[in-house]
Amino acid sequence: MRTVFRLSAPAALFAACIMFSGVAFAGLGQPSPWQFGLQQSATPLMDDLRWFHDFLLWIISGISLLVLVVLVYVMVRFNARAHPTPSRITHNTAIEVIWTVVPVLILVVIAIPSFRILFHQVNIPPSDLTIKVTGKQWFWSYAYPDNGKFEFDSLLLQDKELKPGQPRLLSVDNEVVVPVNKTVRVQVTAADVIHSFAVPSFGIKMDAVPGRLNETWFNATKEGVYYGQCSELCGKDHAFMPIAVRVVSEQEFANWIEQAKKKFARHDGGQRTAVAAGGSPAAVQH
Ligand SMILES: [Cu+2]
Repeated sequence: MRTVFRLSAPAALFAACIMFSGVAFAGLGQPSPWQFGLQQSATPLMDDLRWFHDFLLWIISGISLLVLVVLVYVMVRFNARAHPTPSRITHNTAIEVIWTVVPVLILVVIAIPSFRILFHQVNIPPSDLTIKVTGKQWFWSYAYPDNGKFEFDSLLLQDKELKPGQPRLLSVDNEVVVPVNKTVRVQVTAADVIHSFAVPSFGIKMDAVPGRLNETWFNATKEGVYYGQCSELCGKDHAFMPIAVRVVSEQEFANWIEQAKKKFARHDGGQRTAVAAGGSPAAVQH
């Protein structure tokens, strides 16, 4: 028993250190080995979410410790051997008021920043551009309605197609490209089953529901590539429809739009229908 205690103390300390220093292991835009907490933030929204997560971590750690201390105290002080004649008290108004009011106050303290963040997420600020995201079995299609009539599919890169530095199971053939420091309105829908468009470093996750147009937004403040994944179980290749968002300068974005207009021009007069692609991602490469 002693040995267990002797070993568990450093282990608990180690776990606590990792928990509270999650930043050290957290990747930006993609997960990193030994990551414990959330991914690093690339948007003001994710800054808020990370802050809220850490804030809650302190609160739940404090409550857990308090409960542990009280439990251990009761076990040691009031066991049958140490305290053979139990007291017969059944009510104590002061204690009952305290254990009702204190949790209520804790919940109020949690609710205030929680509702503030929720409002920040749902209340979309005036946007600089809109992208429309359509979830399909099992890839994503992207359109830029205010930047020309083009739409493209974004499919998982197979292992043999990966270039050095591209993460496995997250890289795609056609990345979404957006300008840095611009508010991007994301309209999310699906063509077959429910998917979910999620990019951890942006702090966004929005269900993609057939027949419904959901909206979310982000404003990426750092250039780079940010990866996400479909976050709604959507069929056998659910795990193989990653999201890759490349954040570039305004000039690079303008150049990309010009290229994209040619590369992804619709040849079907805009009558493109969402075809559920059967088979594995490899089978729908085109
Ligand atoms: Cu999906």
